[in-house]
Amino acid sequence: MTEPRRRSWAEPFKIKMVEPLKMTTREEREVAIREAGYNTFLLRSEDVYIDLLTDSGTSAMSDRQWAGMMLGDEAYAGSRNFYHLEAAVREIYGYKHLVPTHQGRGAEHLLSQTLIKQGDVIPGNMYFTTTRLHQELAGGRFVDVIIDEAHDPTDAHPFKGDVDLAKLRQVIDDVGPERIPYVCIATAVNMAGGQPISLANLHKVRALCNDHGIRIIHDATRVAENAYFIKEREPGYADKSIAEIVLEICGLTDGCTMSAKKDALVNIGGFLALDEWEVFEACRNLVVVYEGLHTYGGMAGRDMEAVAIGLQESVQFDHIKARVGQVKYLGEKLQDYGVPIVVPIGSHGVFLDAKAFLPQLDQDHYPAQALAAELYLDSGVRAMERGVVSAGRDPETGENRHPSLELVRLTVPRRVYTQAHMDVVAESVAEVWDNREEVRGLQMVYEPSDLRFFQARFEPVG
Ligand code: P61
Repeated sequence: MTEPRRRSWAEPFKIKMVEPLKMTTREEREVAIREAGYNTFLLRSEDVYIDLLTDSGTSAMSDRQWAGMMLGDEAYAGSRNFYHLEAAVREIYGYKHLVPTHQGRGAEHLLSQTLIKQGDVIPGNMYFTTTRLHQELAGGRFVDVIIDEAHDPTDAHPFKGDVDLAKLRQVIDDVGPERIPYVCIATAVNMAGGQPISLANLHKVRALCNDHGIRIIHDATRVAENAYFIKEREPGYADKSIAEIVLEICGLTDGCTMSAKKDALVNIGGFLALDEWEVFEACRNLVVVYEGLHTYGGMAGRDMEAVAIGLQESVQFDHIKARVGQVKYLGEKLQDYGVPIVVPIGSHGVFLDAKAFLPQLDQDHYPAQALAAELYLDSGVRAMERGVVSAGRDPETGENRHPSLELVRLTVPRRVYTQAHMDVVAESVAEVWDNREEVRGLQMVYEPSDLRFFQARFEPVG
């Protein structure tokens, strides 16, 4: 059957239950953001109208998933739901062994403690906050080997998640393969703006790692979204299913860490999956110390059931097309208003380029933080800073890192908001854009030591 010529990405579901939203006045929002120290993480969700802080744990579960919750086998050991999840991970990702964890960072913790030794180096296609911190806490150092294009918000390279093989080769030559416990490959690279890695590139990374006997560990948090872009953009993949592409990606890697709160459409959960028995065994030993028994790892039986079902739903083409389609819809609206965003539009959100939006602000006055606060003031839309605050300090020098990407992430939860919500978001961003010259910078008045962006507090400067 041929596809009709005119057909939009409309949602492949209808809405069965609704949650009312609270509208606030500008005066109420002024109080709320001041009390939150100009940090959107510190707002009460009650004071938020449209919540685009994150797509993590905020998706709407399907009726199938809710039905699965009723089938929770809440046994301490050997829950039926664990075996269902194990079978789903084997079928969809192809990894042999499963270690359940309460969420993604639980998996990162176990893996880092197991594989990384003091002085090790972990190359990867751009850092992620929790992933890098766990690598550092285990004594390792993350080295960015993503292509340069990923650091330029205006560069429309179709696979900005690709690894620069020359950079990776250089790291291997510099430190030696024995100092590299694994290469860390993310799909739909979050901090780059939800940008995909191509399979052509991943095949080359695999070959290079094989030459040196180095493992690849995959951050599979948004692998289905990455697979959609491969199907759309990469020669030779148009006729492959999302499930086939996901399997090919995973097959090129030795294991994964997973936050099931994203692709897998659940409110809580995660896992580590591994092909090597020895690494699996070591992580399984640690899971009982930090998370829970190896057949639940911090999740209730019902949570594992919802993940198992969500994984199946995540690779359905109609779902992923509508999910990425909605993000694209928002991004294109913003482009029509002339707002500077990261291109190409990514899979899980639209990223505002705060440097271009607020050129009057020095990066040390936190343009992305200030812009997120301003957007909240305008409409009650909550976004997230992804710039100098998120990047934190270099553990060796104690100096602030100054990433080239200073972004505000408008993250779209899956199956939650409508096209009209996206219209309101775009209108509000356009309003702030029109008044951008009035936006003032911020100074940090409280800085926690780890992952400071979650709890830091700010005040307007001058
Ligand atoms: C997010 F501001 N992401 O994007 P956990 N890998 C990847 C993630 O996106 C991810 C985790 C590992 C979140 C939540 C979050 O700096 C932040 O299940 C690619 O959250 O433990 C999480 O998975 C960790 C927001 C995390 C942040 C860290 O919104």
